[in-house]
Amino acid sequence: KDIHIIGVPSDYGQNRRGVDMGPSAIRYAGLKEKLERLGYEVSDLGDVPVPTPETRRIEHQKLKYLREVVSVSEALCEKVEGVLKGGHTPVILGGDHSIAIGSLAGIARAGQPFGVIWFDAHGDMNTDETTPSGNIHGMPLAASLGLGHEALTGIGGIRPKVKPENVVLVGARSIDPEERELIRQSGIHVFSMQDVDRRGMDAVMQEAIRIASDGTRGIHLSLDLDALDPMFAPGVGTPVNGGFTYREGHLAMELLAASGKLLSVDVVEVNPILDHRNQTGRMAVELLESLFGKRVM
Ligand code: DIR
Ligand code: MN
Ligand code: MN
Ligand code: MN
Repeated sequence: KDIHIIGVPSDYGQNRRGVDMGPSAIRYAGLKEKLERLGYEVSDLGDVPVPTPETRRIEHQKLKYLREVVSVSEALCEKVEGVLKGGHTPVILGGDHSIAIGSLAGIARAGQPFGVIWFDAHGDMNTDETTPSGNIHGMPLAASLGLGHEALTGIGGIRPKVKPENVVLVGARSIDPEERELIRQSGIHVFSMQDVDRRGMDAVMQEAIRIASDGTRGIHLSLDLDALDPMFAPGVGTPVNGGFTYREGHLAMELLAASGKLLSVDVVEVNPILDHRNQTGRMAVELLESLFGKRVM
């Protein structure tokens, strides 16, 4: 299968400028050439159009930049649907995690059911009612499950995008109090860092892959770089100590590659302004190489 790269230079889901430069940083780290070296045909479709924040009026509303997030998500949804229907694998470069609303909407339009593995230090399961920040990057998983503001849950015209029994959150270690309650009620599966510590990444991923592929056409990986320990991925807006090591990150990607179940992937929250010499952009590319089958031997 050919790989089609889609950039989404949006930072409307959170407060810190710079994550809009994520797609450039990941491209600059050599994404296309490195995937080609693995034997893929790779096309870069360029970026989804995103309005410049400095041209927008700040509106004081509960969900920050709701209108912009919706328009970016609709545009991404259309691109992703087209790539999947063409028989190709979308590699979507964020941008903050709010863009995943558009990724999952596009996958849903191309065909349901699918499973989701959500790598994140956070739950991304807030709604307009539980959010402590108003930042939509804390809501994309909830929105994709049909929970929260209807402008977000309705993107792409299919609601919900994914069933909770096929959703697995891996790496969680920072969950807001009301978000925790919603996660419990939702029925999604959660492997916290403690689960990874106790059972090991191998066992956790085998189980995650089984859950996400059970009765589905395949798996979408939503990869928030803050799932990794800040030691390995410092260039993110909301770093949380105690994340995956370099080795654990790669093992997870290798196991997903071996499963043969990958439909699509988004890589989000890379912020070059907060990074050290593009360490996080390079980490993102290395993880994608493992995800697409790079092996030592
Ligand atoms: C927090 C932060 N739970 C919020 N979320 C982040 O604002 O809803 N997600 N950083 O990646
Ligand atoms: Mn996230
Ligand atoms: Mn996160
Ligand atoms: Mn279950």
